[in-house]
Amino acid sequence: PYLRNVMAHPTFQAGEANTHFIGDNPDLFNFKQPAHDPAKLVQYLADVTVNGFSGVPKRAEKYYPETTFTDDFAAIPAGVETAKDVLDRDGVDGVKDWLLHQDKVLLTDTTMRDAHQSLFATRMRTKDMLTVAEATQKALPQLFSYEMWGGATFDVAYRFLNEDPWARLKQLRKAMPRTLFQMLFRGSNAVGYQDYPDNVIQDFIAESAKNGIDVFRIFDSLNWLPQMEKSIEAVKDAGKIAEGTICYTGDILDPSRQKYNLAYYKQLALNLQSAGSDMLAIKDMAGVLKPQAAYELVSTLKDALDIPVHLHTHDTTGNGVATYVAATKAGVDVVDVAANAFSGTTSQPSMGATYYALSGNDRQPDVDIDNVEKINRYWEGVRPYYTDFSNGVTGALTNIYQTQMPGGQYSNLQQQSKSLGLGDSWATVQKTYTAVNDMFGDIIKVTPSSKVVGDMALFMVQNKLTPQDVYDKGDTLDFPKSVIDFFAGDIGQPAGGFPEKLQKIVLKGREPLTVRPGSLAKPADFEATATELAGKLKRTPTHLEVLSYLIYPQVFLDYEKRYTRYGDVSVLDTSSFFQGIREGETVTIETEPGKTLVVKLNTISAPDADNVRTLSFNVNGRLQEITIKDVT
Ligand code: 3PY
Ligand code: ZN
Repeated sequence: PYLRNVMAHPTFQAGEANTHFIGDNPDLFNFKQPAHDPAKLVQYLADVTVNGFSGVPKRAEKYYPETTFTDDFAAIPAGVETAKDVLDRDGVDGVKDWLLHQDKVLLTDTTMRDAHQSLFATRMRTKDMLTVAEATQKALPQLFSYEMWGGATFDVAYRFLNEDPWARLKQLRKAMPRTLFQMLFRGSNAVGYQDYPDNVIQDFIAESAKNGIDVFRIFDSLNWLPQMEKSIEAVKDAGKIAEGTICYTGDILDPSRQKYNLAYYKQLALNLQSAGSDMLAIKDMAGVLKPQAAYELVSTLKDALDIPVHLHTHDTTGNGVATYVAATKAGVDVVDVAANAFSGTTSQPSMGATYYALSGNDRQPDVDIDNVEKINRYWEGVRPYYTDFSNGVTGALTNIYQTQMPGGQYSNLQQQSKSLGLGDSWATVQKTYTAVNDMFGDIIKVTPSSKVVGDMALFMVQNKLTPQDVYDKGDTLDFPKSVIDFFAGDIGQPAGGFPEKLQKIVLKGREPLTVRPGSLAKPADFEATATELAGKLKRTPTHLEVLSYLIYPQVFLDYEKRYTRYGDVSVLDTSSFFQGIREGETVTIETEPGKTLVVKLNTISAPDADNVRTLSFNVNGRLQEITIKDVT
């Protein structure tokens, strides 16, 4: 019957069907097994119950945070216009104009993207977002945008949450049709850690736009314009908002650190505007933009540019709100904040604190502070679900002014360092990180260039190498792959070029690239990839699946394997998802509106001689037994 539907479709009959046809008409190709097979969900619960979830300690008592939430917000009043309304009616130029004529500073809420990426290793589940999505739109219609996609959320959804990131985008879009959706896009690295062919970048942007993204914040981890131009073009082709980005590092106030000075940032911003950016973002990923520096930088950019300026910082050093107050006085158009419960330290500054800090200022954001508090109460309830993934940062880290380590990397590198047995050497790793940055010629550090610096620092600490050792014994050292790729020019060219001596040592005779990697890359063959993937999946993949596979081949295949075993686990409540089910406990799962699955775990046997346990369940009243090998 599927084939008959496909063949009867007018596009197919007209001979115009390509892989997009599949993406555009997913229902015709729905060969995937049913999403909600009760037996599979029970299998998931059994697996997590016996063998746990990576990073979550086993607890005798299941932990159910208080998340009762009632959406009692009134509909957006007639006459109130959201930024999304303006985009849909007047297009990109309309939004630009509208923004430049706002009296108040506007806000972007990052709670569903950067906040949990930077506090809780990107582990927030779609379910916890969807619960509050519609309410947020009603409560905060004055937001400029909601950042809810991109960055690390794409691969972490597949990798750790067993979720399809495209499904998250579509579901949130449906729940928040009048909110501008914003994503973080790593230029030629898309949502990955490597360079992708131009046609993959173009297609990813086109599909993201089609499925709901309105604002694309496009950055390059070395601030190299050629790595952003194709992305900016693709966003413009899609009729969406291209936010060209300067990543801020160094200190424009420090006369001894003038590699990245005011003139450097101004020129880069002008180049991004000439390349077609509709907005300019300042991305202060480490939280090192001091208030007075923000004042000077924003004043300079507002004078120099015709496009709105959007400021992003992390509160890692503790000065985030002060930075926003200074930037607001300098005329910044939009700033990024997170719900109070997901704000502070390595995350964005708090929405409520930013609002109050601007009391008495003409540009204080126009938001309903009672609604801000009410939405925050929901997030207060959600936060405890994720504390097992916390980076442990509890206060301001002013040493970041020296290391310049991005908020999202701090916890990651600390974890990596622990897993390599270097837990006690964390201070040394941080000092070495600074030394490596100097050896590399003082580079911009943000995904993926920050990972290169981190990998090199770990390599040196692990092998007890000083910078001098690296210069003296470099020809005998096996440098980390990311370091070799970096010096080979695979992620682009840093400002001021590579330090030649170290580049020669690392590359050991290999010729580095001096041009944009994408200019040499072979375009991806979508048709051939679709055929290859069909062979692996034993079904016809959708176009979005082909795209995900092109970007993260193994991550996607591993996800598919788990999907085959478990089905769609995004319907489980978060306590059960991370912690499984206890003996005697009942879990109620709404698999689709009006359809409920009631699962009770009767007993778990002791492990047998092969460490296998038998779990006896009641699933909607029927007995089901599952055996699982206990590998804990
Ligand atoms: C990302 O690329 O995921 C970032 O958040 C960089 O700051
Ligand atoms: Zn960030």
